[in-house]
Amino acid sequence: MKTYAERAALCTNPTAKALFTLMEEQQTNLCLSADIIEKEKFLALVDAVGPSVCVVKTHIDMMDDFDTTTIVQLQRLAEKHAFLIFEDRKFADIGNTVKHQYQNGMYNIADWAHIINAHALPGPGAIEGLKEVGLHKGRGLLLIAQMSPVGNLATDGYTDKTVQMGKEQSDFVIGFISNEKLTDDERFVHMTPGVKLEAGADGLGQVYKTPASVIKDHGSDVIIVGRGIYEADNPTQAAIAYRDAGWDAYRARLKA
Ligand code: 5BU
Repeated sequence: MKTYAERAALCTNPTAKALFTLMEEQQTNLCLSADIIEKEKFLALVDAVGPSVCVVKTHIDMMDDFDTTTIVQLQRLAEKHAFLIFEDRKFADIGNTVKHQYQNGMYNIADWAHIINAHALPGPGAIEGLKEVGLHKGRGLLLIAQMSPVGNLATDGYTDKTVQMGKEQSDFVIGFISNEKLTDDERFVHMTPGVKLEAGADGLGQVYKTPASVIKDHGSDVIIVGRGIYEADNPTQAAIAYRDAGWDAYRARLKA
């Protein structure tokens, strides 16, 4: 298999290229899921953990005290620590609607999120709608081909059709949210949520896999970690532990 750097060279989408490049340069395949509802705590966490991550994932609509400065401050941290911003918006409507949800409203996601994601459920028109807004800005889309919680419906034929849909719009679709590697086309990045240093569950359906299982055994590229980091006694140290576990698993996969 190819290194992240070799895969960067294959990519034409600028966000995919930037992602693989910074993963290689900073030796990290860790994405922080910064699911914090207070702005100052959110920014403090991102600043503390920023040096260990390649991507910070947001749910901007869960923040109680969001204001326009939130994004400016997040962008400053993204420059300071050199990470990409991924808004986990999970668009799931028709093309004309998702286009406006992406561009307009109070969050103007297209202006600041390098990466967004979408369900494949509404079909290719939704991807086209998002692409009308994001492609010329150099943004990238992850399609949700699989989900982490128990009993979810993104399985088998749904997953296969999602991958096919992504391949058909590979100028904008940079990869997949999945539990495993789904295609040998190495331009696509696979990002996996539901990761903790110890496997388990959260009581609301979430299922946790370990970094080694996700990256080495199942061939994914990026581990997405939320509570494993921000609920730790020392989130900075926890992020370093996840970063090391993710990177060791990647190096072991390269050797295998
Ligand atoms: P956790 O605290 O590490 O369990 O958070 C996982 C994050 O990933 C959280 O923001 C979810 O919304 C997100 N997620 C997920 O857990 N599973 C999925 O299948 C998808 C997203 Br898609």
